[in-house]
Amino acid sequence: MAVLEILKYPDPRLHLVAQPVAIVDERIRQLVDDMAQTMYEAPGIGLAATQVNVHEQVIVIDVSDDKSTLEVFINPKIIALSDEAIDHEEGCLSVPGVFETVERPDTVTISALNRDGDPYEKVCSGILAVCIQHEMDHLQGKVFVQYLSRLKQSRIKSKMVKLERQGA
Ligand code: GNR
Ligand code: NI
Repeated sequence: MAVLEILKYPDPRLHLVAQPVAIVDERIRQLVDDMAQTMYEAPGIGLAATQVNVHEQVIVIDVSDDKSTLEVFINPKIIALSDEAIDHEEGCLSVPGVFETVERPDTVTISALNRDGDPYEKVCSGILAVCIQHEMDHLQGKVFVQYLSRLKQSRIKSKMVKLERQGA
């Protein structure tokens, strides 16, 4: 296993669109394991392959309190969305130190493949719903700050560029 480097906003590679995984083979399982280690080490509750500069549709999430429940979503698709929305404060390992409220549907039903390549469906609500939508946005090249005003986005961009120059 390996801890991978996480791309930092405004890196243009965060805006690449991830391709579907054709076969869940050893290479993908290795990627899943490395992404899980990277997420736990950060620490974060989710990670999309885009953030480690792999542009394939792979997501790992663990929203459990004791970090015991790794969830793997390969080629995820939203098959249902609730009309109800929730506001939740979000953060992102690619935008360290920035926390802003985003409104999203509060329940989403996802179909995906697990680490063995088997299909499954899951109804996600609460923080898991927030997280899976945040991660699926990453796979589409979208970072959560893109939901904010252009003024906030440009302030965040300047702050990140400054931090990068300081070697943070
Ligand atoms: O660790 C993370 N926490 C978080 C909190 C609220 C909403 C979304 C997230 S995901 C984030 C890790 C990350 O950047 N995943 O892409
Ligand atoms: Ni993120």
